Amino acid sequence: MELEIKLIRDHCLADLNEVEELKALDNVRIKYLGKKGALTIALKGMGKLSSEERPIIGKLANEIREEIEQNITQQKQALEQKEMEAQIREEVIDVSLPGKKHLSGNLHPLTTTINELKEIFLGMGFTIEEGPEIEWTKYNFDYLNVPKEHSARDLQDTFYYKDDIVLRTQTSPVQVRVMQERKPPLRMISPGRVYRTDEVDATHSPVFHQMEGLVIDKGITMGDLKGTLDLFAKKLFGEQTKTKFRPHQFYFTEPSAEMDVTCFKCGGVGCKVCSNTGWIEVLGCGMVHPNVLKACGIDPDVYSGFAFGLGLDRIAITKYGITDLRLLFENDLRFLSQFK
Ligand code: 2NL
Repeated sequence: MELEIKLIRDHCLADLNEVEELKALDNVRIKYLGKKGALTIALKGMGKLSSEERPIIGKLANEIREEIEQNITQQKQALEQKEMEAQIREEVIDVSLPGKKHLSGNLHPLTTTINELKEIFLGMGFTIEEGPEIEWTKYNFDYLNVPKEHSARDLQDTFYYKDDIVLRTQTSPVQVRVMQERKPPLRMISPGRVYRTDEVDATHSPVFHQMEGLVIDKGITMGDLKGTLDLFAKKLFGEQTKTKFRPHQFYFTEPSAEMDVTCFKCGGVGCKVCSNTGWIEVLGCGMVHPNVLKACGIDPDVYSGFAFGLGLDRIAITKYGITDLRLLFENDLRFLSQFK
């Protein structure tokens, strides 16, 4: 037995001598000291020894085990050191090489504009609502009191998918959905993409962006409309901004108006931005038509409300002094990177 474990030791030390990498070292450890290792198996035979022999062989076996373990530990440290040095040699960086320039992006001017408007209305307690861009005609026209024969419904103006399905021409259907699903009071805006069959030119695009707003509660008046939209104009264009409401006509509101603001560039004197009028047209608005309230399940004798709608692309190009709407949709980096 003594001879056998001494032989195992000699074999093991010889094997360790040959080891050149960590993986092989581990294999040697398993071969001799593992659960089914040579030394382990040999020691299982100790039960057959006499009581005189057992402590002597036990002591020897422990010494050998320790010797092997120590040897493995030393080898392991040496190999790790060697591998680390090799890795360091391989990963040398030439700090004199020219760097690679990182292109950093920026938000699209339209996104910046939409974010700014959202912030303003969030600050006034409005919620932001979204809805489908493909809509039922009833949501896009009927519930909004748009007459069957109205030209806006024409195939010439609107993208029809089927008789009763269109690409939404405004974001009002989102408001219709919210009114039908929830109870007043409501204060919401709905920004998003809308579609009309316009030919592309400097001021038109078949895909553009709109934001509508809606407030419904008991006792809402035209005074609330004017106060809210005047505050909005001051936050967007500056404290000194004045607003003016001109009568207008929409099917979904009565009375209706358009709101102009004093030109943020010249302050109202007249310049290129405002085509020398001193005023910039910003949005359409009005008191929600009783027919619309009824169609959306709200009793017009109990509740009233106001609504407004504005073109986001137009606001963005006016604010940034962009002269051609097409620039917003072409995604030319030479243009977009000017808004960093
Ligand atoms: C414009 C004018 C407007 C509305 C949109 C609206 C929506 C509902 C009920 C009543 Cl659900 N009105 N929206 C009202 C007035 C004007 O948009 O010039 N948009 C670009």
